[in-house]
Amino acid sequence: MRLLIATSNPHKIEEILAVARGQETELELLGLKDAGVDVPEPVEDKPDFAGNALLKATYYAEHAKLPCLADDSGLEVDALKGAPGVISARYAGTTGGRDIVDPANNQKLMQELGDTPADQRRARFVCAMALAWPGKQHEPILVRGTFEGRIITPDQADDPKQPHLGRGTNGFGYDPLFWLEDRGCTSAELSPGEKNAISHRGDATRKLLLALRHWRVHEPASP
Ligand code: ITT
Repeated sequence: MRLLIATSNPHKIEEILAVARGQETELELLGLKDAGVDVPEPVEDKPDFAGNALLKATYYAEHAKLPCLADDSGLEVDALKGAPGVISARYAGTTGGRDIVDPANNQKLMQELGDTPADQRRARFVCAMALAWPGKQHEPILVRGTFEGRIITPDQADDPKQPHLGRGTNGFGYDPLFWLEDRGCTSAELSPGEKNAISHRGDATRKLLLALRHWRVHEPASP
């Protein structure tokens, strides 16, 4: 079975492929470029992660004419009533490449939290992952993974004068600010394999592949 991993985020595709390739030998996994899909990104206008994941998976499945997996993810901070949530990728409203947008989002997050004490900086990454078939041949599969942690305090940053740069250089997005109490580091200080083993996206990918295996056993006539 050929499966398109539909994301424009190169970090997401690396993470999903690493988990999927470790578990699945029967799937041929393609990225948007491999599948020759060159269409504008869809507008993510749903109020929750699940709605946007389904929207992206369905959109790309129709364009590629292939079963398509998409992830909508983000960070929920309790002290900010769940913000940045579904607008995590565009929290600061800055436009440009990820090298500009990610630090701007991180700066806004640290500013919003100000001197909120460590025990009130609880947060989680959430990943909704959907698999949709072209022509709505089958019901989509939808799963959710979460990753619990908290946002670092400014004094925990490598450079307390630039707290939004946080700690660590692995991962992407909010990883340099996402503190894992039990490990004593941020998710940007984990190796890719360590992050995938415990992250929202690793969790969602494993759940989705399990659901797909189940589906394939019960749908023998399907592609
Ligand atoms: P696609 O829609 O093309 O998949 P995107 O990056 O725009 O790519 P989202 O709309 O799902 O994806 O936004 C996810 C944002 O949430 C991402 O840009 C980060 O800011 C944040 N995020 C999600 N997962 C993360 C992770 O594992 N580590 C750090 N930040 C993460």
